[in-house]
Amino acid sequence: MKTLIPVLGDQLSFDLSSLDGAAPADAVVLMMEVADETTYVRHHRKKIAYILSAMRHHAAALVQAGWHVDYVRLDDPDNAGSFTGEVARAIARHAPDRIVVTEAGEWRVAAMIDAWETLFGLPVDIRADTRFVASHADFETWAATRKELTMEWFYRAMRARTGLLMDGAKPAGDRWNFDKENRKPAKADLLMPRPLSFPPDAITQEVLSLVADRFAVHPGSLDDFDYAVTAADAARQADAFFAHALPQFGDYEDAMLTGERFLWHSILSPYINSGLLDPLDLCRRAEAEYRAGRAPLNSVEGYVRQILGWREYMRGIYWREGPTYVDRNFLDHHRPLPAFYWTGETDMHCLAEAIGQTLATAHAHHIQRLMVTGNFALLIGADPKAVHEWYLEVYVDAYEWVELPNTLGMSQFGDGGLLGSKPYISSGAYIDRMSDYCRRCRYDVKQRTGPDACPFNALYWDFLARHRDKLGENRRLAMPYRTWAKQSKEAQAATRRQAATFLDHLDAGGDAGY
Ligand code: FAD
Ligand code: DLZ
Ligand code: SF4
Repeated sequence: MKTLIPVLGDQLSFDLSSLDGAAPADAVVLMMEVADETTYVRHHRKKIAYILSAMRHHAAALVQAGWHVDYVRLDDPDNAGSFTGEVARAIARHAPDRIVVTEAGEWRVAAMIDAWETLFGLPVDIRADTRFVASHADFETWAATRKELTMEWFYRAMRARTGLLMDGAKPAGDRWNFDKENRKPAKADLLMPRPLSFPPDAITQEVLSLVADRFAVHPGSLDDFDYAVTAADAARQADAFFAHALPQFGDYEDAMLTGERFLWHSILSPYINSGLLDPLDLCRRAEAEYRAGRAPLNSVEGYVRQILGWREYMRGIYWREGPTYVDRNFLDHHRPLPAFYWTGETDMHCLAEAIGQTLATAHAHHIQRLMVTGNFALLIGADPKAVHEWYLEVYVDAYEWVELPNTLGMSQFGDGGLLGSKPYISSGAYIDRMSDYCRRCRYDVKQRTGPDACPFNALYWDFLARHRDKLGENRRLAMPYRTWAKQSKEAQAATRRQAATFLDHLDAGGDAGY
């Protein structure tokens, strides 16, 4: 029986469920570079280059392992432009008896695949993506037992199930979560580890030219492309992380520093999400570092929680909430994102740093995403769908199943608190505590009103005042609401005027300022 096995751009793993049990002699692996996928949002050009180059390298590795790979390039003159169009052409070329495919990572593509059986009159075996620890059924079973879908409880269930960082029935170190220890600010440090750099080989160079030609209107720079594009190089980056950065990963997880793009983060998310690295394997390696006494528990637990907890949980929420999750807008926010999200040109140094780095590298670390660009977008009342599209565009690791719940849910409170008990908002004080940004900014983080006041300050209080009807009863916001209530009417009015002037200026196309 001849089998056609379409392998999508985020399925670049040898242990893919669709390849399981297939005999290479009776199978054709189909890989497709298609316009639909490269343009469904205006992806950062480095993101497109990363995915296409990783796909081409993976195809070569599959051939080397004995698979017959039919690879359709973006510049093939007959390219049909979509997965469905290319599967139709491949059926004409290979006359398969059936299609076997690993389930897609998002609703849009899942709907396409669901239509294939009827469209092509062939049996289509859609297999679960076994690269995740929790299946859809596992998540549903867990969710069915809970009143609130709190990540922490899901994470503990995953720890118990996998045995990761468990001493029998107890969590290692007698605590499940060391987050409180992971909030240290960082100082500039010449000995800070740097991720490895992988200069483009001939395949990547060809892809870079293709992307430069075809995607001139997409955001982001192609300069200094140095992502790993093979499983072997991604594994080298993982080795470097475990050897040099993991021990301090926990301490500085929330820190931000001017000019320091990576700090002690792993920079492995693009490789995990496209399939070059296995997430559970990384968690086990982190645990081995702890057990061998080479990395402290606050770092290792923090790292494992991000992958086994947050990553798995986000996926569970994405599929549970359905294709209309993207339309939720609990706070009724409609402001467009300011133009400087595509240029980085603003006097607000924290935003200039986070956005500038994003446009240059297609990466920013978690606190930059959550507490700088996300926080600002939420405080100004940006449309959560527009914010979601920006994050999906600009990050090399962005696929909807993980990006959407992080952005619309965690960062923008668009779902009204399904996965966060309060909105992630802060005034400038938080950014000042966790970074050196404010010291280099033209604004004064200590001021709330006046021409030099940090815009985050007035916006923060204005946000709370504006949303009192929806958030006033939130227990976790009781303290800031009490603080606001204690201010004089004049002070409140001045704060709100300051915010209004700032927002008017923003709406008029100003980058910031009053
Ligand atoms: P590290 O800090 O080294 O963390 C280790 C690993 O944990 C990461 O490689 C990643 O696989 C996982 N992880 C950490 N936090 C999360 C999280 N919140 N959700 C899921 N996995 C997590 N991550 C993505 O992979 N794709 C996205 O599109 C994405 N969009 C985001 C949007 C917003 C608004 C926010 C606040 C966060 C988003 N994240 C996303 C989560 C996180 O910012 C990135 O996973 C992280 O910055 C990747 O860099 P790293 O590999 O150095 O991570
Ligand atoms: C993100 C992306 C891009 C930019 N290009 C391709 C492509 O040309 N071919 C491909 O197979 N996949 C690509 N991808 C990743 C897909 O969008 C991703 O695999 C689907 O969203 C799965 O749900
Ligand atoms: Fe950002 Fe305000 Fe600090 Fe400037 S002062 S870096 S705008 S938080």
